Amino acid sequence: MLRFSTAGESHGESLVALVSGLPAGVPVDQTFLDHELWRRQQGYGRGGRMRIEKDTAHILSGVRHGKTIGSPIAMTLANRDWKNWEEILPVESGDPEKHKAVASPRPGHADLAGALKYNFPDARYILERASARESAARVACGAIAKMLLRSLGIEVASHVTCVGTAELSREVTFAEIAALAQREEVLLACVDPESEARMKAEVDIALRTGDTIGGVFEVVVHSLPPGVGTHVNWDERLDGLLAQAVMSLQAVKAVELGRGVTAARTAGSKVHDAIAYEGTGEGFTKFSREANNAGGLEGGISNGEDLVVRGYLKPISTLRRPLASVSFETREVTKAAYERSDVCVVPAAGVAAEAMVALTVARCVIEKFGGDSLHELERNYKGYCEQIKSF
Ligand code: EPS
Repeated sequence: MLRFSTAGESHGESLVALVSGLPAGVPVDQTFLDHELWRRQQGYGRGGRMRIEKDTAHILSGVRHGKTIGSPIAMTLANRDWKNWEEILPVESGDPEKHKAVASPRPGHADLAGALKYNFPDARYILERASARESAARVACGAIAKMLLRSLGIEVASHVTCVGTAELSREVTFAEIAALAQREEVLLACVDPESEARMKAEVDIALRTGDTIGGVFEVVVHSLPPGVGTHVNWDERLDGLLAQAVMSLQAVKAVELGRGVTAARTAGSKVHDAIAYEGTGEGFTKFSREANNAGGLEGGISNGEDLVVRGYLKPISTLRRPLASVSFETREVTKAAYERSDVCVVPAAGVAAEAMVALTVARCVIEKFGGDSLHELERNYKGYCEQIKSF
């Protein structure tokens, strides 16, 4: 089974990523990996920290001569900011005078619930792990999953469909979304310049007023055959796995599959995607759909259409003009703590969500097609594709 985990704190020495369960023989492209990490660092509305960091993944194990060898892949991503925190957050007991307390919890952050739960006198250690810095390690794991999917012709991409109240105003193609990954300036990762200008204006207002802003990203998986995931057990359904994977990202408060939200307010005759048998032969089967409101998922199984997963991001909870809070020490009403932060991270969250979706789909692909080597997995995959083509 494909598994991954991460370790590391925002201002610790390094992030750590561990991926296991990949077949041997998957080509690993370090340039692609680092480009994915670069993409996550970009976006209009990012804060000062991203000018300090330059994320790269240092692969320690599981890859030899440019290919996976079947054993766990361990990676480290150095935090450049560590040099400013070595004395504040040492592994050893260090000098308590140098401790930098997060003295009043930020509404919306894990600060208060975490400090209560772990019995910490302030929220420093909670912030350190709850921080979205952790998502860099997920992106490193996700890049490896994407390399496996790419070997099978399956692609994963994301774009931003909304920032604050500014929404993407037109339909877009997968090719347009995929092309965003090659942009030199990510800006707001929106394919439509007019919509992107409106999104930028929303970020500018937040920047000016000491506020923060959320939005919506959409991840699309292209060329995934029907039959990945299953309806038979609740915890094997691909829709449920995707929802959990994306919901687990920092600041995500809702996940939508296909037109899930508007479907609840629309008649069934207008929601479900009528089936025809007139495909051009280019698809996985000759069955075709007039629309993709289901977002490529029916009954927890991929149906051959593009998989569409949307994540709704709340505004970052660290505000330059902080909300009311209470001092951990005195219990008196005060302002919530403020530390340098971002104003808008919707494009970055989209990249992190691509990683989570890629890891989830790769896990189900490996479960379905098995194989200890990519060669074996590809053979099983091709055999299945032939089977459904002649269904
Ligand atoms: C974050 C606070 C900021 C963000 C950070 C998430 O970091 P710092 O406190 O060092 O300025 O930049 O995100 C990242 C470091 C990242 O790599 O995405 C927080 O408190 O959640």
